This record gives sequence, structure tokens and C-alpha cells, in this order.
Amino acid sequence: MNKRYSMLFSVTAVAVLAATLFGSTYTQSQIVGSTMAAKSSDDLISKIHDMGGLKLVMPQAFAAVDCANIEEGRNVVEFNLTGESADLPVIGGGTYKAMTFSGQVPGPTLRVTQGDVVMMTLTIPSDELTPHGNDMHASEMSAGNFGKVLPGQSHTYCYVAQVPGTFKYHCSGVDVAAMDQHVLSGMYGITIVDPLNGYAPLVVDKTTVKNGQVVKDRQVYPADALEFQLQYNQLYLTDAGGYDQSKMFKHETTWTVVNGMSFGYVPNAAHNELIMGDAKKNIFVAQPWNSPDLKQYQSQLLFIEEGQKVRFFIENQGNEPVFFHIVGEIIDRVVQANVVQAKGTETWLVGGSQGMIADVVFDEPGVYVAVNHDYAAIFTGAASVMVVGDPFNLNQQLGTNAKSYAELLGNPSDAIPPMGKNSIAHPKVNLHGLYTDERANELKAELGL
Ligand SMILES: [Cu+2]
Repeated sequence: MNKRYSMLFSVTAVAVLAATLFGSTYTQSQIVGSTMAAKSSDDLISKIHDMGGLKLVMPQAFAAVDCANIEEGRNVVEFNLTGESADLPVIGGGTYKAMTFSGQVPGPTLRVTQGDVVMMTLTIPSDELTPHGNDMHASEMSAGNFGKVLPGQSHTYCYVAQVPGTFKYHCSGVDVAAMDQHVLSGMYGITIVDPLNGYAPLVVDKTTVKNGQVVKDRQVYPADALEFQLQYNQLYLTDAGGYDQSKMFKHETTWTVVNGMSFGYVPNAAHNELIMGDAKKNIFVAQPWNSPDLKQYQSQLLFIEEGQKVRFFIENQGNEPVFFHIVGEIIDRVVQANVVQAKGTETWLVGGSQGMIADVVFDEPGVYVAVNHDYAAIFTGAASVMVVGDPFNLNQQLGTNAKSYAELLGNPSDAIPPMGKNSIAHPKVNLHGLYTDERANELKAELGL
């Protein structure tokens, strides 16, 4: 099948499938009409672009609960978001045309307990350039039903967070049109729904030597863990920093971002100074955010204690698979919906719009790198450096006794989710993230920095 024919076939197949699923609400002629007239895949992309992206028309599935009539006994958690366009920095200098929830990419993380009612309000400031929407995957509602919120307006909806896990939320565009642009420009975040009865202890089977013989050595770690959040996405950019839909259709990633930034968690000039004795001598292969002049955008590292149980909340917000892997470690346990999916796995595949929890105990001090083990993703930004214990003997050098460098340097604010019932507090936090200056100042005050 040649390229052109294959493209026609796939779009037509999607159209037929969608027509079957959505019946009369599906505007079949729109896509098929455009598709058949297209002479090449480039034509097709421009046709789809001209009609404002693929318009999906959803049936009326909407599992909202009445905000004015919430069942007694349920805890209600309010979650207020704003939709704001902003120019934000991109690797290599310059900015891109970002779209944000509340002035940050990713948007604020919502953390609730299974069974809580989420009351989400989306407000669009009156000077905002475009309407926005919201689709929270922790609820069970189709993307189109929340609708568009116009500049100067607010819209609230409520739902019960029934299923524990890590769930995406994202802008649903302008009645679903341009949803791809809004999400891939930064309008995404996560909801963490903690299991009602907390997380299960982690059991890791290792071996030891007893009386000259290798025997099993079972280690049990309590539910409490040091927690991080890592959200993967792609940027598809024009030279001017706008969204390039034709690149998206061809899966031509400009940059891969983790929590909004490419190579955001790598050493910076201060780490060079501490470890190499020279701020200009880089330790890592890519350090694009070295200078303290970059403020909240200066890269930071993730610091962990040796032997500490770590819980990673991971979400694939993007358009490419994430092969989640930690260079130098084996993932002790993978959990989705509070069900153990794997134990002792080297890598775990997270598809588009899928979340996972990875539990890991780092047994040895050293430097580890969390990657999307797709080389194109690694080389375009999906490498996040973690330092465990004191591998550089800095305690000796500084006269300190820190179990992890977080005690001295802090962990980056954008990698730390809100506290849950089984969270271990980070000893210190530094301000890091793809925040507007306004949002960064708010957080500085909140964090007491
Ligand atoms: Cu939007």
C-alpha cells in the first residue's frame, strides 16, 4: 500500500468506526469529504488544518454529579484553574506560544482520595485570546461535554473520583476543535487519586549469602514514600515558536518535554562548581539551562536517599509512546488503578494518555537517569537525572551529614506532587518549572522561598 493510499485508508477507517460508534451525531461527511478530495498526505494535513483539526462529535456520556446536591459524607475538593496563553522559554533560547492552566506547564496537580468529589472550575480571563475547555480523565465524561468556556466566563462541574491512580487532565480545545494545539502547547496536568485505604507496602525479593549459601532475602517497605511526578509530552514548533500541526501529523517532534521542559532535570552551573570545582565544566552531556539568571528555568536535579522508597507518578501527556526506564535501576513495582501490573521490570510502556505509578528503591548511591527509552525522545529532552545518597563525597567537602543533597539544595517544585496520606515530605524545595513570572512569584510566596 503506497503512502497516499494508506493515509486515505486509515482516515476512512477511523471515519467508519466513529460513525458506527457515535451513530447519527457523527459528522461523517466532513472528514470523508475532505479526505477523498486530498491528493497527498500533505494535502490531507492542510485540509484538516483548514477545518480546525479533527472534530470529534461525542455522544452524551457525562458522568457529572450535581454540584448543588452532593451526597452527604463525601469530601468535596475544589480545583480552580484558569486558561491563559503565555510566551514561555524553549530550549536553545527564545520562547514558544504556550497555552497554560494557571500560568504553568504542566498545570497544577490535583490530589484527592478515592471517593472524593472534585469540584472543578475553569475560568478564562477576559483578555485571553481563545476559549478553552477541560477534560479530566479521573472523571468519566467525553471530551466534548464540558464545552468551551469563553473569555470572561467560568464553568464548574463536579464528579466523584472513583478510580485510584494517576490521570491526565487536559484542555478540550474550543468544543474539541484545536484540542491538539492546546494540549501540545501546554494545557495538561494530572490528578492523583490515592486509594481509599492508602498504598500497599512494597515487597522486594532479593538474595543474600548465609552460611556460604545464596538464600532469598525478602525486604518489605512500608507504604510511605518520597514522591515525584514526571509528565511526558512533545512540542511541535514552527521556526517562529508557533504550533506546527503538520509536524504533529507526521510525528516530527521538535522537543520532548518532561514536566514542560527539555532536559529540565540535569546539572547546572552550581553543580559543576560543587563537583568539578569549575562552574563552566559540565558534568552531563546536555546542560542547556545552566545559569542562575534563568531563575525558575535553571535546571535542577532530583535528590533521593539511599535505600529510600520512591513513588513516581508518571503520565504520558503526548503523542508518542513512553518507554519508562531508569538507567541503573530496575522498577520494583508498577501499579495502575491500585492493581500491581508488574514487579521487577526494567522498562514499562505508557501509551498516550496513560498513567502509571512506579515504585523504586535505590539500593546504591550514584547517578541515575529516568528516560523515555526511545533514542529520539532521549536526545530531544527526555533524560532526567537523579542523584542518590552522597556519591560525590560532598558531605566530607562541606562538613555536612546529609542523607541526600535535597537537604542542602532542595528538590524541584514542579517535580513534587502535593502531599497525600502516604507521602514523605521533601526536606527542602527549590523553585523550578515552566512557570510564568507571575505564577513563579505566587509559588515563591506559597513555598516560603
Ligand atoms: Cu485550551
